[in-house]
Amino acid sequence: EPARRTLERDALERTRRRITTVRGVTTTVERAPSNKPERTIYDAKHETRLPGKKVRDEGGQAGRDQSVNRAYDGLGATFELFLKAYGRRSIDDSGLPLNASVHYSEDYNNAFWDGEQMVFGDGDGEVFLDFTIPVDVMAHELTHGVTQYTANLEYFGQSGALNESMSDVFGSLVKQHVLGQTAAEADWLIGKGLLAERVTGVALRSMKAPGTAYDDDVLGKDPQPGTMDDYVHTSRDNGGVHINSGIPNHAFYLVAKALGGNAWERAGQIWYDVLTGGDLASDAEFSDFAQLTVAAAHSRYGEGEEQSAVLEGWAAVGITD
Ligand code: ASN
Ligand code: ZN
Repeated sequence: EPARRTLERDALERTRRRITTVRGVTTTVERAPSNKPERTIYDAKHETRLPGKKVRDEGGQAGRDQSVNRAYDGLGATFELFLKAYGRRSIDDSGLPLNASVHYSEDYNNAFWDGEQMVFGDGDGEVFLDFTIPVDVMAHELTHGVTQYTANLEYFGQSGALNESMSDVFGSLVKQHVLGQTAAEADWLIGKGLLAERVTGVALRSMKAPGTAYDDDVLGKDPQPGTMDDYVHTSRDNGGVHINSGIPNHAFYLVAKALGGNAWERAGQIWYDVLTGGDLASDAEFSDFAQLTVAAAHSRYGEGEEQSAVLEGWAAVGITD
């Protein structure tokens, strides 16, 4: 067993139990799984050593650094959607503390989940702004943690694109939940507000219209396909994980749009059931995932509009079995 796994498990144990030793006698008290997040925000101070300096704890007041405040609130909003909509208690469903570092590196044009925490760059101000600006980007990174603790989708090819798509789906749902938007009202953009002024584009990705988020001299044209006919075969980006995610992203959009109302309710529930249900293999392809969503729609809602919407959504992006 790799050392990191053991460390992760020990850290997990500490969050689940309170261990006290009095006069040489150790007692372990099980903690009730909490309905509150346990957030800590760190300032990496433009270096790459993680996590950096602790600057805000759970319950601590907002300060002057808006990146810190946005990260704290973004983690809170994500925790809240997973709890309120799906009854999930944090990344591991056992109250795992949420840690994030802001001001990572210099002019850093990305954000990521490193297997243990979220990390946000400031952007270089030329192409990208601060990655804590869009709540869906923060939720995207946290969802990588949820995926790691559940289906653990391999970050390559179609399973990697599904991994990316899970992060976009729940990222978008967190944004819609924060804004109180229905599927019809939502913009279905990922990373709106992140592109610097001179970049010709609106966001990083569009679930509604993959391939249309930007068309720019520096960034090039948004390469995302919305159907299997345009699937991109490439060895770059782990087999195009951020590109081909457009296909399952668009399928989710179509299902949510067809069902109407709040997308996190029925469409989100079906996707969540598959991600966490235990039947999704870590090397699943799009068609495996699609089949499981049809089955999940049926077991939760019977032979109704939910199952039909799911079947039609996948068919429209060219995935049938
Ligand atoms: N921002 C990217 C993501 O979360 C970082 C990466 O390429 N893994 O997908
Ligand atoms: Zn991602």
